[in-house]
Parts: sequence; structure tokens; C-alpha cells
Amino acid sequence: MRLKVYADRMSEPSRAVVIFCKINGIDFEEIKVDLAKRQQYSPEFKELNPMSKVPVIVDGKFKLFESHAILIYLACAFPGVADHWYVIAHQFIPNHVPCYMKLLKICVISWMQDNMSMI
Ligand SMILES: N[C@@H](CCC(=O)N[C@@H](CS)C(=O)NCC(=O)O)C(=O)O
Repeated sequence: MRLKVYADRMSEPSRAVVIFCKINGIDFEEIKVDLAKRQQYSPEFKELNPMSKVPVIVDGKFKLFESHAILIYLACAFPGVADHWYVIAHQFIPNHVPCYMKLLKICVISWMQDNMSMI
């Protein structure tokens, strides 16, 4: 099943994910979530990300938000992505086997850095 990337190119983290896929030859379908039209608040999108933010990916049954967690997932789950892109990913997820709990931790930590930091 083809990777789905929910993004708005007005958004920097969305662009990071889209560019990463393109540069690394990852086959994906880009689904625009128009932030100006507040589509991120639709019930359908909130099913994917209750925080109502882009980017989000859906890979089969697996869905993930927070661009750092997404980039690590892509670097590990898709063969052909050179190691230099996310050297750290291979410490988190050895042997290119996606470890979903670790990705969820990265997702939560990224969200906390964005939303709970005082600086
Ligand atoms: N830390 C998140 C940031 C995601 C984020 O803040 N996305 C913004 C666009 S840059 C968004 O979707 N905002 C919609 C809203 O807050 O209503 C990531 O890296 O993915």
C-alpha cells in the first residue's frame, strides 16, 4: 500500500517530509490539508492527528505525526534511504525494523518540545 503524506506546503515540517520522500525516491501520495481553510480541524483529520497539525503519515495501518518521528520512521522503514540522513535513527531502531513504541516516544518528546517549552 502506498504511503500517504498529509501535508500543506505552507508548513515547514510538511515540506521537510515531502522533500525527504522525493529526495529518497519514496513512493507516496500527497494529500493536501489546507490550513488556510482549517481542514486540519475536520473530524476526519482529527482521527489521524488529534492535535490538528500537519504533517501526518499513514503507512498501511500505521499512522504517525510529528515530523521528527516521521523522518526517523521513513529513514528506517524504506530501503534505499542512505544512512547519513538519519544516523541517529539506526540507534533507535536497529536493523531497519520499525519499533513503534520508540517512535511514539519520539513523537511525544517532539510534541512536548514544541508545546511545553518556556523558551
Ligand atoms: N512539531 C510539529 C509541528 C507541526 C505544526 O506545528 N504544524 C503546523 C503547521 S507548521 C500546523 O499544522 N498548524 C495548524 C494549526 O495549529 O491549526 C512537527 O514537527 O510536525
